[in-house]
Amino acid sequence: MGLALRPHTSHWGAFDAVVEHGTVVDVRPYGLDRDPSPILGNIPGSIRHPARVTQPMVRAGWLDRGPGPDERRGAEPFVPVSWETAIDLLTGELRRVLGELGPQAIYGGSYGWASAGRFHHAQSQMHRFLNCLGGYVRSVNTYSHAAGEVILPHVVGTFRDVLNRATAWSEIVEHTELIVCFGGIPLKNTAVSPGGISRHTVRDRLRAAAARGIEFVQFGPLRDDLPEFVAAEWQPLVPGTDVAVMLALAQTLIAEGLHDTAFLARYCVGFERFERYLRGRDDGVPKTPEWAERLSGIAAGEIRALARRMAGRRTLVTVSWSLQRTDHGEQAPWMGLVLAAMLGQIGLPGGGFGFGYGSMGYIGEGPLPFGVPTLGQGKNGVEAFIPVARVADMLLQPGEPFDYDGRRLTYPDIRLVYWCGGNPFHHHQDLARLRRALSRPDTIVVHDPFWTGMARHADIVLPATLSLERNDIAGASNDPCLTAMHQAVEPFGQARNDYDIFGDLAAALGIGDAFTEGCCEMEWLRHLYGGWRETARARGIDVPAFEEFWRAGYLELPFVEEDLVLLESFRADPEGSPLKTPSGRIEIFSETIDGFGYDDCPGHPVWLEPVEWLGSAKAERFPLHLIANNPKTRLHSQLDVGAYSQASKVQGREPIRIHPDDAAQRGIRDGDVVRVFNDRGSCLAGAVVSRDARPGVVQLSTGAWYDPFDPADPDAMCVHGNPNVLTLDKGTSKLAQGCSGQHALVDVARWEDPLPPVRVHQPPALEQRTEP
Ligand code: PGD
Repeated sequence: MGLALRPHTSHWGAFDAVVEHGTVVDVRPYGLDRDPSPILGNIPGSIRHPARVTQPMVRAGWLDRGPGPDERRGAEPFVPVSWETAIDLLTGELRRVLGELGPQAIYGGSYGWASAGRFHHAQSQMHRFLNCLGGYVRSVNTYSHAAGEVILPHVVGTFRDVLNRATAWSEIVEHTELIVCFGGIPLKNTAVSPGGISRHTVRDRLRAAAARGIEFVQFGPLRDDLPEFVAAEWQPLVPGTDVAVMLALAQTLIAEGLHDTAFLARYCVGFERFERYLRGRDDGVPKTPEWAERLSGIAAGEIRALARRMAGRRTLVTVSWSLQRTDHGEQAPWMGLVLAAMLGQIGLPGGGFGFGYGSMGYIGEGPLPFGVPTLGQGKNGVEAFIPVARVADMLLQPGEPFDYDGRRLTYPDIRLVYWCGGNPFHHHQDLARLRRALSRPDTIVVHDPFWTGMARHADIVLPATLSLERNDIAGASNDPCLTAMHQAVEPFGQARNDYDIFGDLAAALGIGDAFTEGCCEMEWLRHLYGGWRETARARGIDVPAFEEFWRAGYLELPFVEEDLVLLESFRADPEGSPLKTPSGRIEIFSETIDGFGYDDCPGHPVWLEPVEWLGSAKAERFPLHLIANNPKTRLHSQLDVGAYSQASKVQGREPIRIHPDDAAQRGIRDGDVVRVFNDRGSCLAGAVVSRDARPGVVQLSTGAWYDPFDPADPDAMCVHGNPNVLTLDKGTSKLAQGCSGQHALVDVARWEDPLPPVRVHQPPALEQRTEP
């Protein structure tokens, strides 16, 4: 049998899978992608990897003792069972929970990126299934940008437009003179975009910007958060102090009369209140560059000179998502917006404010004029919800009140947790606390292709297919290509599509027709594509029939909107195109937020000391600031077993970057294994000694699969290098309650003991039993 090419896509790039003898032997990037991501290299070796779940599994203790809270989750062996048994057990348990407690006892918030593909979208499938059963407790917002998602609608009237209608790179390259990046524009993050990314454009855009002579100033602790070729001026500030620097820039503008008073008067509200704060009228502390220097380590003279440069040029202020994934994360995007408003360039080509350039692939590329095919999820009959990153709080504190965006809510009492397409042992903070939280419910169900941390802490594990094992359609709002994702290989072991698993459960529970509507996979794809084609037609755009699309594999959609300028129409006509804020204008002071009375998010942007930073008392015990950012060699924790991810490891551990001075103080050499630790936990990692990290800062990316030395001990060291054993499980503030996992204080020591093996790439202990 010869080679076959199968069109396909992933969150990190479109490709043809090269199939030989029923195996994916290679992947070839999509021809129109000028800068394909090396993350594609993780795919071939992962599909048949021993870390895949071969068949349905049930935790031995759950089988023996039945549902109930259990601290042994994660430590007991699994019993392989047939699909029939698994479906029987799970339908029985769903009936029990629904009958005794109702759907409000089921948590289906199930955050996670899963695979690209609009039909086999794991979350949608699960939500549709649970909705057919009456609903579930849901989650709102994301781990990516919850603080931004919640604050920006209050102060600029929209979050989605700031993302999808960001000022286009084409406009930046043509008009911008100075880009001041808080958090950089790291190319590694632009490799990915949810739903698929057929071309990677940011490297070319940055090259064009550099070629035009655009000046870049980068505030951040990691030098390579902007590529070397843009020759940025690196300002390696103390992590967590960006808002202080922004305030000092703003203070300089008013002190020197450089702020645009006409813009502030016409387009903004509340500047006077904020100005009082900048001048220190109420707290006696003017937010001068000298004040910011003491916090950030950036010389006052540099800050002052930069403020003058910003006022004299077409300037774009960008804030990366990482800055708001921290304590008081709401402040950075809000203050970035306010600083841009003071420069008066919002709504002008190449000027103003941007949020998330470099946080994902398509920020700054225009959207399609209409949506992509999506699976309907039905209606959720349960009202209760949590902000997504509060999952451990919910499980540990049922019945307790909490604040969120001006509301006082109560954590529901969850008895059954259903997770599909995500991995909290990747994305959540303080994993020891998460393990304790996950001991509380009666039952945890997980669908995943792999033995992830979450699968290992479940009671019922159902093996899901990978996208290459099924047919699907992929498309995303800013991707000018719709992909026919052809099945390339047979499912691994007994893995099944989430859709088919839910279909069987639905049939057993008497809601089969409601869930499947009598359609198989290909019928659904035709149906979803057909609906999308109608929408396109209604807008006068003719797209081919399904058969032609499917045969061709890739459908180019050359109608993305171009030359967008964020808030251009508002600038042109603030009365005719007001913002969706209470005032219709940019809210420098928000009466609404002020009215919430939150001490950790007052009515205008402020500097608030983060719970952990190099200036806090805790730094005496843990003197290094950990940046737990998104990884370069994989998407989150996905395909960590793949070749590209594995090649980056140091003695099999996740690399941690450390400045030569900090390494020398601790006797650490490049390539050593080190122990990273604080009060919450510890992990091993492999030292990479580098001047690209500021002194006092270490960087350990997320995504190494959680591998506790002793699975029975929730406080056990992770031998592999998952930084979320170290991070703090605290909401950004009462406003957004977002994930603040980007930062933590730690210390690092050379590991002198024998090196424990990494076991997480093998299945957990299994206990074979004869089924009745
Ligand atoms: P992934 O590793 O993508 O992480 O967190 P997320 O949970 O999304 O997990 C996806 C899971 O889906 C994988 O286990 C994969 O095997 C599984 N999967 C893939 N395809 C399928 C399928 O078809 N069906 C099923 N059932 N499963 C499938 C990401 C989250 O982490 C995000 S978005 C961010 S931005 C956060 N960033 C940080 C951070 O900066 N710092 C820290 N400390 N922590 C973070 N966590 C957050």
